[in-house]
Amino acid sequence: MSKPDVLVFAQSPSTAVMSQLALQFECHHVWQYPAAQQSSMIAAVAARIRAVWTVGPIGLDAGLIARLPRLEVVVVNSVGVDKIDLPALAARGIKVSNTPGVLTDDVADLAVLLLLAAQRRLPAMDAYVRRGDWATGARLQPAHGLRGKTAGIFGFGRIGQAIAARLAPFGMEFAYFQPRAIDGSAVPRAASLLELAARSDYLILCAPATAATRHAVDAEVLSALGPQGVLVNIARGALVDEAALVAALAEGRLGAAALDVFEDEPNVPAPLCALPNTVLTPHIGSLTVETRHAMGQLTLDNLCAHFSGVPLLTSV
Ligand code: 8YV
Repeated sequence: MSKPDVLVFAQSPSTAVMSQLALQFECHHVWQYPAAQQSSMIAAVAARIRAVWTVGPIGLDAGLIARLPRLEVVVVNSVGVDKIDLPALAARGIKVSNTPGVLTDDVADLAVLLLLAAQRRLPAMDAYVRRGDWATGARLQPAHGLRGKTAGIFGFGRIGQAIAARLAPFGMEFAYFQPRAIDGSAVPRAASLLELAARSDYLILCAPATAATRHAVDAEVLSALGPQGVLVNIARGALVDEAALVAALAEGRLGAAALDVFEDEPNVPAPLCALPNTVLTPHIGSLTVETRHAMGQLTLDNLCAHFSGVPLLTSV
């Protein structure tokens, strides 16, 4: 029997996952082609494609969905599905899976790392030593500590709660905001994102990107966080008005920002790179050997489930 044809938009770094995928499916690897050739490559196989394998940052738009007449399932090797046109897929009864849970620990770890790095000014301290400033006795300003500070968490799902659990031993207080209150949570819910920012020393973004959260972190929220405040974003760049963020950092209305995600990845605004009070990483929250293997395996298991006629394991 012939293997189902799958359009693969991104490689998993797990060689075990990639070899299982090749064994069980007829793979058409879009990522192996230069951007200018991808459309004609897709056109050549579109009529045969029954599944798409993609990742959050690449997504899948309505135009491409319309070019795939036999599409049955889309497996997303990410938890965030904001760039997947879910209504267009639902309209044709096409199933969708993602990878919740398996990346929670590593993404939460990165949030803690970013917060500590920004608050204790790790990049500046590292540069100080490398430049030889220590040896010449150049003046050093003390940083502020974490004990007794409040972390406001925007989006208090799996990842947000995992971050709070990691930060609790640092002697911190917590509050969260999201539209739906969490029954029985010991962490208080703020009435709005603005109120959360006003009562917090640190604002940690863990919410999904939706029409409602786009640019939710605007000039007003950043000013409410304040001149000593630190913004941490491990969710999606779209949550933040980046122009307002640059202005707040440059004018001293916000203390620092530690960002793993950006509005137009992989393009990071030059002012964010030039500012001394930023810590920047290239969307690496889930980028560990273990997690990328687990994500890839779950994505593959969803694909296999569909073609074995059983329900998807982690259906969106
Ligand atoms: C990226 C993420 O998707 O899962 C998500 O939503 O943002 C990350 O894990 C990763 O770059 C996928 O390759």
